[in-house]
Amino acid sequence: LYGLLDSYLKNDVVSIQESIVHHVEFTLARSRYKFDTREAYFAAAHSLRDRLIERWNDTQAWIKHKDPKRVYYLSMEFLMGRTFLNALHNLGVMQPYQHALSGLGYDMEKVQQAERDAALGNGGLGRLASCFLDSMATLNLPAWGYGIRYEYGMFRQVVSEGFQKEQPDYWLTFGYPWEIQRPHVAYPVKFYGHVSVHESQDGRQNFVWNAGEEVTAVAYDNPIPGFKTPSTINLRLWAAKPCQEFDLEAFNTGDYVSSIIDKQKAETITSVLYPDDKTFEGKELRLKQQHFMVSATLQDIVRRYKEQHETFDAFPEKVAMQLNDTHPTLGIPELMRILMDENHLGWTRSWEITTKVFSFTNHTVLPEALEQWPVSLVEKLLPRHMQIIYDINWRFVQELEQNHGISGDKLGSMSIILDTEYGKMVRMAYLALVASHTVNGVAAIHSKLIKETIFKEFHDIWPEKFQNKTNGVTQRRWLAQCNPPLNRLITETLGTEAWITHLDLLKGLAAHAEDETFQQKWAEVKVEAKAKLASLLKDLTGDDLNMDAIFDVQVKRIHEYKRQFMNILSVALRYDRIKSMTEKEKEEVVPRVVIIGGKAAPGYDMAKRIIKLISAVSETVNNDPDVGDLLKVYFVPDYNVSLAEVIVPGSDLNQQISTAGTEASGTSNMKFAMNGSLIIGTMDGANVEIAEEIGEENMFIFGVGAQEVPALRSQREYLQVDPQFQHAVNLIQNGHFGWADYFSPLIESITGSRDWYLLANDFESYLDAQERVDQEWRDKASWTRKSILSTAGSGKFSSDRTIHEYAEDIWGVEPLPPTIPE
Ligand code: DL6
Repeated sequence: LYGLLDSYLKNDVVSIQESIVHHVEFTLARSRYKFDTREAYFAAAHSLRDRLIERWNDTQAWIKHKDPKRVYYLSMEFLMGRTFLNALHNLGVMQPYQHALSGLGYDMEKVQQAERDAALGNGGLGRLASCFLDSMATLNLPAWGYGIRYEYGMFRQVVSEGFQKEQPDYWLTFGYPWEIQRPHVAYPVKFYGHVSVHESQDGRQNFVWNAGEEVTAVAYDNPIPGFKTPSTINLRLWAAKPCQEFDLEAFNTGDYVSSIIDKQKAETITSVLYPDDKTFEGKELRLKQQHFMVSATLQDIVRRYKEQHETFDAFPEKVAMQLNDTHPTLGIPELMRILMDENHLGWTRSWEITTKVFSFTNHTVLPEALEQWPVSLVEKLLPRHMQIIYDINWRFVQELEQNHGISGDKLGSMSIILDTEYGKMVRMAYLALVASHTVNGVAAIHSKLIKETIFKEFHDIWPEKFQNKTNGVTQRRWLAQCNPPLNRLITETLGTEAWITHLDLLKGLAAHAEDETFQQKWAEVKVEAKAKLASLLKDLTGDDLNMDAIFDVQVKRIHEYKRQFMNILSVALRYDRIKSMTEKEKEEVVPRVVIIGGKAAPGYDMAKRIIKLISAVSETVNNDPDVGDLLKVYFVPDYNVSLAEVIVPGSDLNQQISTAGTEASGTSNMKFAMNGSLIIGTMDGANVEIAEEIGEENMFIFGVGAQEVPALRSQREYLQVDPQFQHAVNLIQNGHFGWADYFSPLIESITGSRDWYLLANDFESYLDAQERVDQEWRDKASWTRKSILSTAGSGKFSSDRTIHEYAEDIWGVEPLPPTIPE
């Protein structure tokens, strides 16, 4: 316990060097006289891991001793990125490690580059979960994350001749130094089989699930350090292993080898992350993953609770569980099953407990993302859970009839079980809604939309369940660590580094926004970050970038609703305009470097065509001597967290241009704003609140609002098409960038009634906004002022604020700062 305040491991340079060399020799078994940069990374990581473990152990012992209410964040994705730099920074040992490594002959920059990203997530949802862990640790919350240790994380994107190719990301090849395997923390997880009913002596029915398959879930713990606090929380990831009990009969009938191979199949459950972020794919393996994660997690949580409590009476006062989207919703019937079948509580008591512990976050209104599992599949894989879901639904429908006077079609439309022509489906969002005490959206506009659209009928009966929790990002990773020059300038200007835990303090920068000397310093910092980004692009493409150009960035998953297509259409038009200019006219052109990056889901044909189109435009533009330095276009392959850490600080302008009402929140918009990059965007997701904080006049807002979208959609075929839009489309259609036939499905998708995301409608206003960008760039002082005000106005978008709100309004969990126990 006392280690929390007085660590046993010392953090002076010599002690750190000793520990690094110790790990070179005894963990890596290399010669202490000769090790390469990657080995230096692994040894340094192990030395840092020792320090993390010390804090982790003390934090956990402290929490156990105090037994407060704990929150568990259940998520199928955690997009952690790299850990080394973050851990050094949060532990406050950056400098001594830097000196220790350089004293041994290694460059910190290179050493930290040797780390591979832990990419156990698709995009926004998974990265949000990781930001939340950082904030929970920093706020000293008694919190744990639970998820899956996929062996293959998010695929590696290779772009070959403009086409995306997916390559497996086997990120564990050389070991992952940050995890601690816990062979003794293992649980059986069951699948298939059938349920039998037994009458107990007191006349109760006992349900027994005789499973057809059993695998073991083994825990891997990942310490998550808080910033400027010894508090170190846990991310527990589960890996599937074959269970110990072998079917000896099978082994003895002679087919020894195939019996072993059969057993090994268990491990496939956690082998791969599904790379679709917005399309629900009803694959059996995915359902298995979901059940595997929640079953192991709930067994673990219940075991921990029971270690300190005799009955379940205090369970809701000790446990809060947040469902990160519907993916972990099977946790609801699983908890019911554990309480009823394994702990012999009745339905009423079990339901009372269950509905007090779960809360649920919705992350999208896109109908194609909403999970609906076929009843036949759930019944086959999880027969007991299906019975429980039916029971939950039966009681819910009764309640609707009796307490809310609902009948007829409306009952059907609210039912958890949906009857379709293909058979019955379980609507996971409805199950989550019925069993959770709270449901929240992730930005104000999104929370409003879910109440008016996808969950309207539920909001009508339970308005008090609905909340908003606007997303946030951790300023530790997304400003302090990824942008050291800006970190220093902010700290020097505010006279404190308290903003690293109290991001609201950034508003103090606004007072300096007009100050010319400060503007000069601000601009210099941006040049430094741009140089880093330019050097990244030089490595990727061999090109030297025009440093006077606007670095204009759109990085995110490729999706029609995010409208990368609209971006590239406007680039095509810009190119065409420059081509027709005289040399004199060209002198007036504001130079641009357009940078686009993001992965397409492997089965998402349109998204892959968009990547090819960006590459084709890039190929033509970048090789056209008439255009020279005035316009360049790059598609950055394999966009990931580590690349974002260079791209975000180095951008001048960032594009957040989704059709209003489609992007639930967005979180890169917050990262860019923090780093003084101006937003060109629609009034969608968190852009709306960013505009409130930063001031619309400091952004480039365009396009229709979410309220207008439904009416416009119904009039699509009759809308007048802007001639500039038509011209841009023609350029592509006429083969200006080659591949005209290949792009024709793209063109069709934005033509007339098919233009679901309203590109044609918003295009003119988008071009106007782009024109304002160019105008603004010509006035350097004004641009820099806006950039300062962007950072100054981004205080609200810290995940510390978001987590504080979750803790207070939803979880009822309080900080437990480490203090000396009396
Ligand atoms: O809440 C995190 C993130 C939002 O910022 C994005 O706007 C939203 O698109 C994303 N949602 C998903 C939903 N996936 N599913 N299901 O990734 O969440």
